[in-house]
Amino acid sequence: MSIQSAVTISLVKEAEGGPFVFWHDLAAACAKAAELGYDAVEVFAPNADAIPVDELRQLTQQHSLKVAAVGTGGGWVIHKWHLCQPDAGSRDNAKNFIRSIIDAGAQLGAPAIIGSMQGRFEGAVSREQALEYLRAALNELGEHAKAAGVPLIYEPLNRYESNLLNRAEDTVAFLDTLDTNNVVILADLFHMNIEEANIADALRTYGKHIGHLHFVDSNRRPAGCGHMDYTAIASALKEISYDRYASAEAFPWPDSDSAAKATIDAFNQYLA
Ligand code: LER
Ligand code: MN
Repeated sequence: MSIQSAVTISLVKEAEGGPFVFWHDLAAACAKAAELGYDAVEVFAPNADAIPVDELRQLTQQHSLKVAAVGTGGGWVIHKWHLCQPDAGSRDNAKNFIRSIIDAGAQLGAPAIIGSMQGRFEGAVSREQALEYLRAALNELGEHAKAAGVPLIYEPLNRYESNLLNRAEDTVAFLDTLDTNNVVILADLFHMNIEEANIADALRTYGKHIGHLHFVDSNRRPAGCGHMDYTAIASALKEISYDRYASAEAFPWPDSDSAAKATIDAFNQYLA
């Protein structure tokens, strides 16, 4: 098995301006992704009901694509829910929101990603308390995903988006405290470029824990449009036998089609 390519499609109006390659038009995005030779698409929808499971199944079959993953960040972007809020009601809203996206994604064989929905510690919630909330939620949702036949993907973010776990070393130590074995890591090269001393070494630290990769450049432009050292990254991924998706989560710079083309070119150069 080798690394497979994927490209993001956002269906979330409130996320406009964010780092997603294709926007709003699933059919056009799937056609373009297939034309460029991508293996899969990653879909970011406002909520579980807005994931058009039947349409996606039909489109991906038609174009011989897979669904690599589904995002859950809509719960944060639209409702400001997250897993570390002080009141149990808001944490439950966040968990229910994620659970329903796990279920929708599982119908397409796609795992859900917990990125922005992990939240942060602030105010009355201490760091220790927040990590306890996160641990409990990942245990519960990880087992829920296991029953649905998919892993659960946890994405460490950079310090400007979360103050929970920003680096590989801390994340791996935290993972070791989970009861579930169904949580894998999303290594987003943009976040890692901000936080890690050496991205290739951090990928080695994650090792077998990595289940998904956001393939993007240092400035969050498409791979190849910044100063990321992809040669070093590619050797680290080879060393750890990484064989899941490298998914283009980047700004549609200078436009969606060019961003998708730049990423697949870099993918073919370094990771294929
Ligand atoms: C989502 O995958 C991500 O990387 C976060 O920064 C939210 O945009
Ligand atoms: Mn990401």
